[in-house]
Amino acid sequence: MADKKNLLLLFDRPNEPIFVQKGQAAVFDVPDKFLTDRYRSISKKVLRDFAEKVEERIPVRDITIPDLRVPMSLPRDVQFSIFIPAHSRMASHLIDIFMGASSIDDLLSVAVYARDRLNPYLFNYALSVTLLHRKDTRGLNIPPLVQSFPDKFVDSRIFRLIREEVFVVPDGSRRPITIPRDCTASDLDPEHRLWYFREDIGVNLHHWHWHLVYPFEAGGGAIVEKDRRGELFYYMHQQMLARYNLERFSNSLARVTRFNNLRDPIKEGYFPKLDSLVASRSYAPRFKDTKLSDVNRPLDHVQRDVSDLERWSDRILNAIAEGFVIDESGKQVPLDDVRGIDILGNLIESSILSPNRTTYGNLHNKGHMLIAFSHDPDHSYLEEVGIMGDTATAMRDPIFYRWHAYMDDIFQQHKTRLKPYPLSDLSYPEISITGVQVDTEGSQPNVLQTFWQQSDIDISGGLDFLLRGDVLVRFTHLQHTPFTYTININNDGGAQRYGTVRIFLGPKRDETHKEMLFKEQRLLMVELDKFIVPLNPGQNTIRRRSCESSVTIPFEQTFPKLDKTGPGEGSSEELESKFCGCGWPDHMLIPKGLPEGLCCELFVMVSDYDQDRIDEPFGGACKDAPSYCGLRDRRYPDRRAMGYPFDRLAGKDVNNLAQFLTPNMKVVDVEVRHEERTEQLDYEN
Ligand code: CUO
Repeated sequence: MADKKNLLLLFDRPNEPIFVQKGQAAVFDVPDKFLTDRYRSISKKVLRDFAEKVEERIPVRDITIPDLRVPMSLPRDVQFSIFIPAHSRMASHLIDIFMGASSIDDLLSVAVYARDRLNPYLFNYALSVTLLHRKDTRGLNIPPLVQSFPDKFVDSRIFRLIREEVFVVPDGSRRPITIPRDCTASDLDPEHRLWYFREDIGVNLHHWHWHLVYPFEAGGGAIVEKDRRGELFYYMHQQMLARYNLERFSNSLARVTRFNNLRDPIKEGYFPKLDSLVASRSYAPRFKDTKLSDVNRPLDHVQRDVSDLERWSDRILNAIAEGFVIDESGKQVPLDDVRGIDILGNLIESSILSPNRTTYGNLHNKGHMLIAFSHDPDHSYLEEVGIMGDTATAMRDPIFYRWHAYMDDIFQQHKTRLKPYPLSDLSYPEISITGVQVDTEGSQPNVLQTFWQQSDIDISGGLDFLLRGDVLVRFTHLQHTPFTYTININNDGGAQRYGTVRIFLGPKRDETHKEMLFKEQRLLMVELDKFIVPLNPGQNTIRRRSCESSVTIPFEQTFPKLDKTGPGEGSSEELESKFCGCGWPDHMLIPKGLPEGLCCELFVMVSDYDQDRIDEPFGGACKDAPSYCGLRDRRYPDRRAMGYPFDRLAGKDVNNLAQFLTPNMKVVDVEVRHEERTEQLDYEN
């Protein structure tokens, strides 16, 4: 049987034909009839020229290839978008074929055949979703998209510099090419202060990966239907928004405003400065004060009116007010405390699990699409879908957050209808937190530190038709000094208990420097970590490092090194013990501070694990970041509502966080101090 790692070579240099070198020195032995007409007669000659460098030949079995006409109908140079229904159907079709292959060998054969005949980005999407969902490809880490499609992540100006470096300087002596920081706008646009968040490569990779794990329709029921996926859609995006708002506070900007009146001009412009390598075109900008228009683009099979979205949102808001939705058969489905948010997540996104797409439509996805076509709604100028049409690029655009603030507001309409948690749901009898402290090396207690860092990533796997060898790009990103939480918990009961420690960070003051009310602060609480601890009778001292967070994955996992050795054997335990690539990037765990310190509140709670636990052993194939990503092939590892205890309003007597606290909770003030220095990572030649 073929080594499943060979499948990863199909992501390498997506526009280069299948029969040329892949990875360091591997080639696929492609059956003649799999080659495209253009190359059938010359592939042997090309291979002969390269023959002495080949270290590995990967056999490809000649099998009967399923009908690929549907996905092949998308031209290779069109910008694929999962938000365009025709594209999504093609992706579904292809995923079905890939998922249906009866073995790794067959999957490799079909994928090898398909690769040169399909739109490269559609191919990448479908193969990525497949590898994340087939049982026999468990443990395979798909390469981060920036290694196959760097054009979606970095300023297009660097590609000329890269060509020069690669053409002139031999491999081994090349220097990293620095991606200019802070280059999509000037300070005349206040929104530009958030460039380091919106345009962070790791943040965008997280969002891309999350949507691969949780497609809304591609691949059909078996792939879409996951435990609480609608609720996780709400929660993961709510958290990204809370994080963004915290960053806004530290940049003297007010909270993001909802884009809820779809007839308003969008006051934020955005000029992406990205060139699509697939379409060989620049991504279209959106000028400020652009209005949404009805979209009618027959070539894309897209016709959608702004009024459709307005109608859907009215119906959804009505359903929330009434406390139930009507399913396709006319039955009432209650939006109750436990299932309501999950139903709404699937309804609003919407996924194919929506109880009724006919009535409630497809609000969030079509919003992305209308915004992504707002520069050329009727295709007059032959422009393609904009960056809001791709989960890998959407977070770069300020409108992403305004659109999601609107979506979140709809979710919160439901959440605010739920009864506040009774004391019995918040407290943990006989358990109390007596102390909380965070320690950062070289700082006073309860001070966190942020600064800039420059890191290098190898993007050579995405540089088609260039000489081989390493090509490093150096980018600037936010970073924080690692820190440790020390939490003292008293167990006054006589027996050992277990607790779930839940740690959140929130702003202490609002944008006008007033202390925050609970009802507002709860929406800005950012989850930093969640973990289970044993609690022995008496005092317990718990130490936890920031890098262990349940929301993040380490830098090396967001940006794994390209495999220099080519596909190797790798024991299955070794593969299975790895992370699978979904998670908020560790370097963005903490919001950027202020030189004088950004005042925040650190909230720590320990809840009763007996009420939190799901009846399933903890663990799984991937050590991802379960808080935002769930666990592969497992139920979400916490029975509580996502965001608990901040997902609901508090009782009438609670105006601020201090009044919300029970003995099993504690709040300490922390300051985030930012130093305007850039740490340069050493680059080894
Ligand atoms: Cu993640 Cu709007 O859902 O992009």
